[in-house]
Amino acid sequence: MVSNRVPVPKEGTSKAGGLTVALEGALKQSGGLWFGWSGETVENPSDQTKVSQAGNITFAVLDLSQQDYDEYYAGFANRALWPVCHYRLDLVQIERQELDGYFRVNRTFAASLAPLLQPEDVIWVHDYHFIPLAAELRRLGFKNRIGFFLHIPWPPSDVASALPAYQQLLQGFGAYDLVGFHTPQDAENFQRCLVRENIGSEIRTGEHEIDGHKVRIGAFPVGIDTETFVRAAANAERNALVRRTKASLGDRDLIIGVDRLDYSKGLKQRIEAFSCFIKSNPDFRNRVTYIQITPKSRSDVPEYQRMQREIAEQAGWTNGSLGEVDWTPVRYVNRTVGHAALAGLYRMSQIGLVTPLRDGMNLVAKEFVAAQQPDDPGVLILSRFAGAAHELDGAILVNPYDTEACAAAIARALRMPLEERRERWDSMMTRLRTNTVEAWCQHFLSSLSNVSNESMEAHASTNTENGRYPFSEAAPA
Ligand code: ADQ
Repeated sequence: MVSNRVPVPKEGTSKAGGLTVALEGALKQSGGLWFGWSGETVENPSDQTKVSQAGNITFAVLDLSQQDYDEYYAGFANRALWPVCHYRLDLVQIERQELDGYFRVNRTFAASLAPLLQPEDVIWVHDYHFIPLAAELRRLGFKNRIGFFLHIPWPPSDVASALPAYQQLLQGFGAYDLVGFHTPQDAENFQRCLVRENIGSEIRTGEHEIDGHKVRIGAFPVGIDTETFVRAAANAERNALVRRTKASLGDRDLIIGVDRLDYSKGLKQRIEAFSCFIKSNPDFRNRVTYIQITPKSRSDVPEYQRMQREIAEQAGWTNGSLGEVDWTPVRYVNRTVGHAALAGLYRMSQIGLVTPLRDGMNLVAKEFVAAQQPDDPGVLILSRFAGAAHELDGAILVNPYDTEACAAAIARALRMPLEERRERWDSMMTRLRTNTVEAWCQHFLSSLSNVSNESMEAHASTNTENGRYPFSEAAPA
C-alpha cells in the first residue's frame, strides 16, 4: 500500500480517520507493507526509509525536505491537482518549480520503495499525490501488478486539460494495471480524456490500451466500516461531549455539518442556506441550532488561509444578525472530534447537512446515515455533486449553489414524517451494509489480481530508459 500519509502507530496517539483505519484492517488480513511520507519535514532527509512493525504490517516512511514539501505537497498536489480535480480553475496555481518538485518526489519515493519490493508483491497506490509512481517503478524494471485509486473526482476533459503536464500525467496512468474511481461518472470522464488526447484507445468497456499496455478502468465506490459506526453511535450516549452538547441544546433541533475546512466542501453556501432557511421560516427561530465542526487543514496554502478567515467572519456575522441573547444559531468550531463522540453527535441530529460543491465520495454522509437511530432516524441532505449521491438514494439531493432550494430542503427535512424518514434511511442503510470498506478493498484487490498475465508481460518489453515512461529525469514540458 502506498499513500501520502501513513498512519505509523505512535505511543499515546489514537488511530487516524476512518479510511486509514479501514485500509489498515485490509492489510492486517494479508500482512503487508505500507509506504509513504512520514508527515515530517527535516533539513536533510535520508533516502532510506524508516521502518517499523505493528503486527503483520510493516510501515516504511520517508521524511520530506521543506523544498519537497512546498513544491510537491503544498504546491503541485494541493494548488494544481486538487483545484482542477474539484473543478476550481479559478484557484489553480501553475508553477514550473512545483511541477518539477512533484515529479522529483515521485522519483525519489519510487527509488526508496524499490529495495523493499518482492517480485510477487501487488502494489496499491492511493490518490493524486502519486500518479507518476507506477511509471517510475516500471522504469526501474518492476513488473508487479500495480493498481491506482483516486480518492477525489476526475473532471471532464475541458476542465482536466487545465492541468500542467496534462498529457504526461495521463500517460503515467498507462503504467498501472487497474485505475479506480469512486463513481462511474469519474471513470467515464477519465476515459474520455484518454481518447480525446489520443493517449488511450478503448479495447472494450472498462479497458483501454495505453502505449501497448492494457489498463482496466472502473468505479469502486468506497464504503465505511458500517458496523463499527453503528456500535459507536449506539454506545455514544455515555460520551461526555455528547452529553454536554445534548444538555446545551435544550429542546432545540440539531443540524450538523462535519468537514475538513476546504473550499470544496461548500461551507460558505451552506451557512448562507441555513441563514436563508431561518429568514424564510421564522417559526424555527430559537428552535434549531446548526453545529459545523470543521478542523483547519492545509493552512500553509494561501487559498486556504483566505477561506478560513472568510468562513469565520461569515459565521460570526450570521450569528450577529440572526441570533438572540439566548440563542446562537451557528456554532462554528475548528476542532477534531473523536469518532465515538462524532457518532453520537450524528445520532442526536435531525439533519446531516452534507453539501460539498464537489467531492470524490464524502464519507461523512455515510457515517451520518450509519449512526442514526433505526426507529427515529434523522434526514441526510446531500449535494448532488458528492460521489455519495450515486449511492445514497434516500437522501434529499440538493444543488449546493441554489441557496433557496437548500433552505427549502432544510425546512422539508425538519417537517418530514417519521414513516418517510424510516423508509429513506432503510434504503441507504441496506446499501451501507453491503458496500463496506472491507468489501471495497476486496473488490479492488480481486480486480487487480485478475489482470491477465499477458498484460503483465507487456511491461517487460517497454520499461527501458528511453521507452514509454519518459518523464523521470526532468519534468515534462
Ligand atoms: P476528505 O476530503 O477528507 O476525503 P471525507 O470523505 O468526508 O472527506 O472524509 C473525512 C473523514 O474525516 C471522515 O471520516 C470524517 O469523520 C473525518 N472528519 C472530518 N471532520 C472531522 C472532525 N472535525 N473531527 C473528526 N473527524 C473528522 C477524501 C475525498 C473524499 C473521499 C475520501 C475517501 O475528498 O471525497 O470520500 O477521501 O476516499
